[in-house]
Amino acid sequence: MTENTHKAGFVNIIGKPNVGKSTLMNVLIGERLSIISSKAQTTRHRIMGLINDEHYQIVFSDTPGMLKPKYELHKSMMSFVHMSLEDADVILFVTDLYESDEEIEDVIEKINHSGVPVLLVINKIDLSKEGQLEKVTEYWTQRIKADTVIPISATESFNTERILQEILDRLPYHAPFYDKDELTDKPERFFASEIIREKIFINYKKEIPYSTEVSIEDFFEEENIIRIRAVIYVERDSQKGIIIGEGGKALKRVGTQARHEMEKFFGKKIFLETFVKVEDDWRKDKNKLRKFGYDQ
Ligand code: GDP
Ligand code: K
Ligand code: MG
Repeated sequence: MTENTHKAGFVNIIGKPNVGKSTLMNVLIGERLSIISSKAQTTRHRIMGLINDEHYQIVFSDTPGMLKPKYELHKSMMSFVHMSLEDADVILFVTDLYESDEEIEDVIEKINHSGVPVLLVINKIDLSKEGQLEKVTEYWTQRIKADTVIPISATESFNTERILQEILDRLPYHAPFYDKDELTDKPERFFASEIIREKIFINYKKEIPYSTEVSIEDFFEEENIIRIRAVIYVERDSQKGIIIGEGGKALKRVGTQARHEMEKFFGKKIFLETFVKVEDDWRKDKNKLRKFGYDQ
């Protein structure tokens, strides 16, 4: 393997919330790295995943969905998106059959002027009605300057191999950027907190998931077990009550589901303790955001 025959580069997945970016990245990488839920903004941080082959290394970033900054949190998410345009060799712009360019015109403008090749991925075609895909393709090709259009179904792994081929065609010759044994740049603690957050998204309604943050205070890996202590931060006392639920039932359910998921993910037995703490208005406060790692 020399630098002249080995390809390596960065592929950034960008698109509105819920179009299927995380699902697609997980299909491409073949591991469940990025959490998936049907609620918007589950992916707050930028998550990287690697595909390693003898002849290439592709570094994927799954970005949070694009939004206008309503809170400090949204602003921070937007800067992940801007950052991810700067270092990309290829951009996967993902949309589904239903989204418009509303609210993301400025980001599309940036993408079109970035000089980075764009693969326009139209997802969820398993749900396509007669003539719908043609219309959607026409709509998006008028807005995004794309090298090529790839209709896919991420959940059915339909046409996703073509994405890999199109990426490889555009990847520069370069030595690997990361150790070839690595799967992701995020520490294991991060996945533990993401798994808990996913279960919170599934189990609570309305503003509750958006008002919580999870911090892994302890993560001790022993030979046969990983001991994890997690704190769920909420903004108000009333939310603490909702998270815990009657007789602690709601929190117990979250803990059990998260534990099962972690056991699958880490391939080890998990001992998980969860606590709930109130941290006033963490979303609006920059210092608190920094504490949770949203800092740039
Ligand atoms: P993200 O916000 O763009 O990362 O979207 P997610 O990957 O979290 O997916 C949002 C929702 O769309 C989830 O409920 C997925 O199961 C669903 N979804 C993703 N890909 C497909 C697809 O190809 N077909 C269908 N029918 N649903 C999909
Ligand atoms: K989502
Ligand atoms: Mg996502």
